[in-house]
Amino acid sequence: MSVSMDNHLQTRQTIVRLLSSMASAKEISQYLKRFSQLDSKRFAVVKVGGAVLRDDLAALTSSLAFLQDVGLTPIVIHGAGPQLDEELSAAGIVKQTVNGLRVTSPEALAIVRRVFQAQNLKLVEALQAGDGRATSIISGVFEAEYLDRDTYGLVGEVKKVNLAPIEASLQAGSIPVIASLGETAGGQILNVNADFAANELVQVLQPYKIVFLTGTGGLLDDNGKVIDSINLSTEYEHLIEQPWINGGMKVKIEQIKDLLDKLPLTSSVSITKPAELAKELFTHKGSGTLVRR
Ligand code: X2W
Repeated sequence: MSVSMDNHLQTRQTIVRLLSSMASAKEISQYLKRFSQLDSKRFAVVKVGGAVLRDDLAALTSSLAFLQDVGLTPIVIHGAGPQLDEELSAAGIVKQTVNGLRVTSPEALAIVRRVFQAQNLKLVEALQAGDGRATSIISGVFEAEYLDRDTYGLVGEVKKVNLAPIEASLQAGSIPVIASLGETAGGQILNVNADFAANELVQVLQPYKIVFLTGTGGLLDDNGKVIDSINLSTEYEHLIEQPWINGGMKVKIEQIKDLLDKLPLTSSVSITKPAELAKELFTHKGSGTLVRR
């Protein structure tokens, strides 16, 4: 057995031990049973930020592989923000964003495509090295149009989600790992913000669980502590007025609100970190921040 596979097994055993120390077997089996009864398309969409791919790949891989071990196949959509910052800057391209979106020139797009492909393969290969099954999906899912070419350049807004590549992967019991690149009807590739792409995917799939994996493991309060839960119907206005809510977090909360407004009332969004994904999915207590409306 290779060293890396050995590591994975150990991490998965650690997850099992961790779970059993936090919840009863009965509680965990309840969730397992509920999830296994769902159509695999409806289990979970997990959005992975670029920072997680950079800083927490081992925990991410083990947590996803663990789900596969128990017969569940999450749908993964990832970003690559920090990696793009680094590679574009190394190429001498100065970062410019408008409303949190990266203005993307043709020169930048070539790098964006390369970086997305590299990050996608990094995760797929890490899963495969741990004896998991994963399928790399770099294109063919998000049909897009220019968001506003004069302002943003080659940035896309998703108009349609094509599920065929995702369904084929799920059918084979393989984790679809999707990059957030879009494509116009004319075949032009466009840069799409990964949170936006995840939102579109979620609206089409209406999965049981919607999880955003971030470096911080949740939304943070003014003391830097993870907020357990947010009820948007009573807390939204107050929350986004708070001086300690930073720009990135504000955008995230607004996006989650926009998303939940379009989903059934019972839907919720979890924001957590990779090492706590199983805890979030299989225990009453959960982990990170739970956002409801
Ligand atoms: C994003 C795509 C990557 C992304 C960008 O270029 O940074 C736009 O802004 P994270 O790591 O999930 O933030 N696209 C148009 O969203 O990655």
